Amino acid sequence: MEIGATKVVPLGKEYESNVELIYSPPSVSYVDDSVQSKTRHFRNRFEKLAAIIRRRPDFASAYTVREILRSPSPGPFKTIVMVARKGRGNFIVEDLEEEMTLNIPKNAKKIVIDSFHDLVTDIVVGIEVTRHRDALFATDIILPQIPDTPVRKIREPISTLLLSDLHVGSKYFMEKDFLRVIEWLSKVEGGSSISSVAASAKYLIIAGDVIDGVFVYPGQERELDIVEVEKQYRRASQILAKIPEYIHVIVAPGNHDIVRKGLPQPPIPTEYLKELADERGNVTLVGNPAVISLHGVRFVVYHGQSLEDVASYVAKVEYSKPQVGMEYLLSVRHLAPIYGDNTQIALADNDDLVIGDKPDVFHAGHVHIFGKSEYRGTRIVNSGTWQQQTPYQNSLRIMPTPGTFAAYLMNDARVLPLGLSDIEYA
Ligand code: D5M
Ligand code: FE
Ligand code: ZN
Repeated sequence: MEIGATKVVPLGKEYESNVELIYSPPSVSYVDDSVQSKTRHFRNRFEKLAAIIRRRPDFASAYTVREILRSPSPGPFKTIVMVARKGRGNFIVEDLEEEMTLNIPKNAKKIVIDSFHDLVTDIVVGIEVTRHRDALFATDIILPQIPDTPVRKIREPISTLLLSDLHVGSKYFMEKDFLRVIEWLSKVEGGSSISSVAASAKYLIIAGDVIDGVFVYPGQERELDIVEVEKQYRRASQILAKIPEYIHVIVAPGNHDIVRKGLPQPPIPTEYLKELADERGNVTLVGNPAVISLHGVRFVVYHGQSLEDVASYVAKVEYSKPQVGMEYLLSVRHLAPIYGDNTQIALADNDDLVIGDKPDVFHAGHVHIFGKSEYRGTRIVNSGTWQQQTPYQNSLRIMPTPGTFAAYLMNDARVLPLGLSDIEYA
């Protein structure tokens, strides 16, 4: 699509930015891992997700676990529960009062068996329970799921660039290549660009891991170019400050950034990216996750820490296809459903990781592998990385796709994957 045009108008410059921050985690720390905090947190998760499932007419007046256990009837009963533990052909579920063991029928429909395989602990599901002799069977399993509705399109022919995982400070940060992306954008202002995509850029989102940080993984000091966090952010600021000013830059943190590791992570404090904010303005620092409306188009921006857990616990999710893991998160309506494994969660009274209103665009990173898909109307993008494979990742057999990003064309709701070869001649 780049070929043929001679000169393009910087469309991104013609439109005012229209950013509304719908959700960004508060900066105050509320980490406390007492039993009471955990109980309040999970009650809130249960209530929020149960409310979503209850919107379905067949679950509007679901039974409680206690009611089912005390009823002499064979059912079937509809109930809303959290998955507590999973066995081979059975699982234990609970609601706010009580728990029960459910079996998967020997002759279960394929869809029930598939749903059973999709269950992980701490997700909330709707279940049809049938009693046979003295045992209870799950005869249907329903995930909270996002509605299948069309994506929101806008009239303005502008785009949002989706990037993540720069890892400034790492020896493996591809600084030269990353600067070429900025050059690609800058040529528009200079009037020499032939790229209509670059010209349409109005927003640029970074979904975490701006810097490589320090003491993030064993032996990291050997893989660093810049060994102080402040200096890593200063370098990142200098680089990002070169982005044309009419492009609104939105930055979220990841597990390598300076903020606390537990989700939700507050925004990177402005003082670390002061030069970026001072030199070019048009910068919004958000937390992880964040929900942002750009011209009314709803973006969920999330670093993606839980994609590792999802890949190890959900059979159908492969590490190399992060978009499938992201689809899974949408289907369970939670950004980090598995508690107590790789993903750290800060236990607040409110579980802000529940996916409320369905996003138009779901943007994540973290796994350093590009992936995209469309799922029930939502455009899913995992934007890859700007860090070459590190020796540490090599030892873990993680095969990244460095030098990738995407443009989201807001007027036709299309995700355009981009890489170095797309910007080379532009
Ligand atoms: O994540 C970069 C990649 O490395 C991503 O695929 C996750 C993986 N990773 C990161 N930390 C770990 C640990 N502790 N164990 C296994 N795999 C890991 P990044 O967040 O950029 O380091
Ligand atoms: Fe990363
Ligand atoms: Zn990460």
